[in-house]
Amino acid sequence: MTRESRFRACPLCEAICGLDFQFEAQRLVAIRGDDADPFSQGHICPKGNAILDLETDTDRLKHPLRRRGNEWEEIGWDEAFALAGERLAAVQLKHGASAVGVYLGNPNVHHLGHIAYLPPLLRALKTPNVFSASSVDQWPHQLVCAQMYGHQFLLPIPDVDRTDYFLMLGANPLASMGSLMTAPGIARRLKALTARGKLVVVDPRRTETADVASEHVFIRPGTDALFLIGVINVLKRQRPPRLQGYAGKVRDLDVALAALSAFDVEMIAVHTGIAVATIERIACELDAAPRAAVYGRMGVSTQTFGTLTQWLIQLINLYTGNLDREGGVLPNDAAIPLTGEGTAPGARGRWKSRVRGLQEFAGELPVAALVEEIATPGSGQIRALLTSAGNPVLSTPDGRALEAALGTLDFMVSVDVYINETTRHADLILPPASPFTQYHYDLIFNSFAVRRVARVNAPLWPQAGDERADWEIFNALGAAYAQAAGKPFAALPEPAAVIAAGLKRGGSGLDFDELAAAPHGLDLGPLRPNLLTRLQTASGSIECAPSLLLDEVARLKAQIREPMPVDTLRLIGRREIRSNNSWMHNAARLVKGKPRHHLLMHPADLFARGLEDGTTVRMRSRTGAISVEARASETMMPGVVCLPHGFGHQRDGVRLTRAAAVVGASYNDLTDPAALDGASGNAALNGLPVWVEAAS
Ligand SMILES: Nc1nc2c(c(=O)[nH]1)N[C@H]1C(S)=C(S)[C@@H](COP(=O)(O)OP(=O)(O)OC[C@H]3O[C@@H](n4cnc5c(=O)[nH]c(N)nc54)[C@H](O)[C@@H]3O)O[C@H]1N2
Ligand SMILES: Nc1nc2c(c(=O)[nH]1)N[C@H]1C(S)=C(S)[C@@H](COP(=O)(O)OP(=O)(O)OC[C@H]3O[C@@H](n4cnc5c(=O)[nH]c(N)nc54)[C@H](O)[C@@H]3O)O[C@H]1N2
Ligand code: SF4
Ligand SMILES: [Mo]
Repeated sequence: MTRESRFRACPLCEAICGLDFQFEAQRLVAIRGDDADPFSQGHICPKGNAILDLETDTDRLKHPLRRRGNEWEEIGWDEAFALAGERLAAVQLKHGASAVGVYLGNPNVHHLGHIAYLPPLLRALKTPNVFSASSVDQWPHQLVCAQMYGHQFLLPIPDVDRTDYFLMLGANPLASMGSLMTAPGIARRLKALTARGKLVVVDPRRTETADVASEHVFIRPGTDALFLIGVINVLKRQRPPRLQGYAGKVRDLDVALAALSAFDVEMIAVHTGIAVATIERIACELDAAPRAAVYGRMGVSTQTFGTLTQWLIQLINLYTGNLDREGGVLPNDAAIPLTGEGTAPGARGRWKSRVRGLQEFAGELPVAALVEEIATPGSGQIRALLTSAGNPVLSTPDGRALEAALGTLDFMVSVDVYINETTRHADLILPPASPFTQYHYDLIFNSFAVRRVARVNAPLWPQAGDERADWEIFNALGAAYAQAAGKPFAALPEPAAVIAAGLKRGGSGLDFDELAAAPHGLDLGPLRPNLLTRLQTASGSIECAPSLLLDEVARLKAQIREPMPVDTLRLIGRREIRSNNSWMHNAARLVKGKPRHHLLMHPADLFARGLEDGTTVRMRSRTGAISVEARASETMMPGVVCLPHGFGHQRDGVRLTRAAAVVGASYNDLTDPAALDGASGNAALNGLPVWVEAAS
């Protein structure tokens, strides 16, 4: 048999590494990092290799399945689309447009056939009840960019390859491979950085990234805003802001700074656990560094002051003159922009959630409200649900309650490749063909990349006749629904045409053929300043003091006056290189070896509770309780415990042969739908108050 080889980007994480896929007769036999990829330069991680398992997984669905009681039967595609379209339309006809809810999970952003083809379907459904994984993730980043720069995706990216000083909060790129910072081979890039300058990691756990950093600083969960206010106030004492580069396009920085001035640095030190001298030194180092970048990710977004923290990060980058500057933080002016004509700038509050009155952002409601919107009777209640590439039972707050609510729906359809904790509740599952059979252009991560890159990924082989590509599924679902609902629907053309049109709109001069002729992708150079010319605020300036953020400052002030809770542990998450949210535990290559589900606890916290290393403990929160094995770890800040999410596969009806044997409980059986970032409604998954005791 002849072995063929093709190059494509890996779709499994934000790093978009170029991989060399080797196959025989449409079966993958080997995957290597592509040394000729100018961006990833041969990098590959264990997940990239596990594509071999994912693509040959016998649990992976190939045909539409319809549930009959506890059994599943295969049905034809046309029948499946008609059924879904009719049921969704019927529910809306009877109960109104809001009665259909939608949940979109993380892999949607990794596939053009999902991300580009969902909007027409959503527009047709016209429901206010759209939810996604973004509100258990990066809403605070998007909201701050929408408020300050006028577009949720004018998102400054740390120029990791050129900066001299990198202050990183609540991110662990050595495990996550980088997020809102597409930087394949991040370990190599950070090594070069620490040789050239300094990397300071602020995290309640001494993470893998902290281990390679120049310095690690422990911080009490949820107090990053206070720490950053401390930094700003030191900078202010030092010198006026460096605003020469911003052509007068900076509004109300003085208003923002004035709001922050009333915080006492001694008080900040008490709350954060960071010494005054350390706060002052870091501020001085930031100020003195020729080029510096402050960056915060999951750990600072999924907390109660997530948006406030992201705003302060932007303000410090601006104050020090590092915003939109080489070696600082800059948006990526990608060949297909996420901004401008026809894109959603990130409006807020156009509608509210029915039960709790939470504000809409960018066309979605916070997913922390999903359970109550299904479970609370009344007009506007969700009675049918469409999920695409998502597993909210394991990924969103109070997964147990959500699971129970899913069982009460009149109809549920899932576009997914597995029968997992969520999709097992569906009436219909529509599994797309392998993404490797389709053209792909990364609409999202090219815009978050630390260099300007572009690539068109060609199919490895054609899809089989009885398969449907993701984009075909969304087009067909939209058409079937529209027909049943008596609405118009305009399907999008095939991916190659969508890519070509996007490139044309972007106006970079690149076209489809030129990119298709470059199988390793094109490197277009380092990041370059572009924020000032792309601002989409009404004033045309950077808005430093949005009222939404000033309100959050006031809320923080009120909160720190309350007594600090004693004896309550704070729970935080972690990611591990061989795991990916909830859905890769079925890959043999990833789950072999030592278990990775443990609760990490500082030895003193174990001792104080009479608990021993390695024993099973009971951990409870306001909303739930789980049993989990605890491990003593000096990497933890005392008072903070750490558990990965995405485990907890032992549930009836799940068809994941290998994952079923992976032990571990679900973090989100503990998380609290009431714990939200004040400004955005993003879930506050980190810093959750928990109690740990001996298992009875
Ligand atoms: N406690 C806690 N909770 C968290 C987090 C945390 O750190 N702590 N992290 C949060 C974050 S950042 C995120 S992004 C979310 C993720 O939340 P989700 O997106 O809801 O969860 P995933 O585990 O990514 O589930 C992906 C789903 O997509 C399916 N899938 C995989 N490939 C494809 C495909 O090509 N097409 C289709 N249609 N389906 C596919 C899988 O079978 C699975 O059902 O979890 C969030 N939840
Ligand atoms: N291997 C692997 N890679 C992944 C994923 C995966 O599941 N596995 N998921 C992907 C997804 S969907 C995303 S969004 C990205 C996320 O990418 P990252 O944000 O880089 O990843 P995390 O490991 O969640 O890092 C969050 C860090 O915040 C810390 N933290 C928790 N609370 C606080 C706090 O209050 N303050 C501070 N300063 N730190 C805090 C945690 O200890 C943790 O180290 O990773 C992506 N890459
Ligand atoms: S780092 Fe991310 S993109 Fe690269 S091989 Fe691993 S999973 Fe794929
Ligand atoms: Mo995420």
